[in-house]
Amino acid sequence: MSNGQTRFHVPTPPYRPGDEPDFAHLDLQKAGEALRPDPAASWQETQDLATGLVGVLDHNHQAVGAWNPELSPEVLREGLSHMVLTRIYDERMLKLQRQGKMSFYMKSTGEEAVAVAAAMALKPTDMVFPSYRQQGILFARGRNIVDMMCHCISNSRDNLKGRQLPVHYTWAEGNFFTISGNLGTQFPQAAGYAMACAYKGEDQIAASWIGDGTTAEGDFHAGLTLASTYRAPVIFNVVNNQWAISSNQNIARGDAPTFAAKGLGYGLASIRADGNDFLAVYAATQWAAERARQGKGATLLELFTYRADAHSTSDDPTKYRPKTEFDRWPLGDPIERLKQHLIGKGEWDETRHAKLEEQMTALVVKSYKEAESHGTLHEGPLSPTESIFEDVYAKPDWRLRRQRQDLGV
Ligand SMILES: Cc1ncc(C[n+]2csc(CCOP(=O)(O)OP(=O)(O)O)c2C)c(N)n1
Repeated sequence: MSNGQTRFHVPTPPYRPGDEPDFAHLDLQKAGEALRPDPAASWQETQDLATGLVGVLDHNHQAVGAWNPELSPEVLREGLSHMVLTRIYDERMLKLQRQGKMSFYMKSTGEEAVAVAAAMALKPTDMVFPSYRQQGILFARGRNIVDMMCHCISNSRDNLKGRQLPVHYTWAEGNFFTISGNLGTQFPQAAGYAMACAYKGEDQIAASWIGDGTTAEGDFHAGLTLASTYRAPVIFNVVNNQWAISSNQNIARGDAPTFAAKGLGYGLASIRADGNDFLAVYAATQWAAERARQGKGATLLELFTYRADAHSTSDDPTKYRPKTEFDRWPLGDPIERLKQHLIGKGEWDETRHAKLEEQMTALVVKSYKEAESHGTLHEGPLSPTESIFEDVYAKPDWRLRRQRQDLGV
């Protein structure tokens, strides 16, 4: 630093607590403006899509442009219902964690469309490799809520037998791959799974989700390399919710224009879409799924969204970002936007919406009561103690048997 100039750069968040956030500088491509190439297009034809923004719902909540997936009102209402349930479930689980009824929780507030719309655009047989913030997939695929809660309570009906932190769901029957706490491992796994499907001549594809922060992991790059080389039928979703705990997305993105743009360097079709626009997420996923099924390879989708709440129950975002940031976020709230779209079409109204919220709240309350009948965190029953020695290997070896004897169970 002989001349007083720094020769390296540490990105800082655009706003700190107390600042007035203003996202005017974002210069987002308007809904309906992005071109929609054929799903069999070359990756080069997606270059503008990787730096633009695929959007369908405009500022009047009308569906516009070539990406409009033209979904029926029934499908739109189903999507709305899954998103409302996801949000109500999250709210309730947060409260229960605060009451000490479960050890930990992570909400997906503001990101419900990313999970729900994608799950609805895929086939139920497609394998999903989610991160811990895609619980909406489970609702869209119809998982039993009591089972989800029993896992979070870690009680006797937890299908993970109390071995995992809450929200690390696994559901083989629903083609929902076991969530791992180690960030990013699911990208190469999804690519490998997709390659196996292709190798066996199956129509099934894979889809995976990671956060913006996780793209800094080596596994992000390993997954993209594998998929590019072998044209694996996989969809890589980067959920850019602006934050990785307290690190702004510019730490992982660096000077790259967008996360989607990183896919181009691997020769992958790459698209940035409005993650708070149910129709845009649905349409982009549908495009990428069609491409994968046609044998044209993987797609990197960046879903541009905002993490509206804390990272987890162990986090306090007021320490590192302004309280008003989500209110100023220009892409709004995914539930509100789909709701207004349906109202605009004459297919929904405030009374029906209030009733839906009531029904979902009643379902969540009832499910929690039932879940507690299978045991509470403090009073049990929990999984049997000896189960901690099971499933380490397919068959317990002598060390595990010895340890179990030592514990006397
Ligand atoms: C390999 C690894 N490093 C660090 C962590 C700790 N950790 C858990 S979540 C998280 C932030 C992830 O942020 P992002 O990928 O943006 O996803 P988001 O939480 O915003 O959905 C970190 C650093 C971890 N679980 N695994």
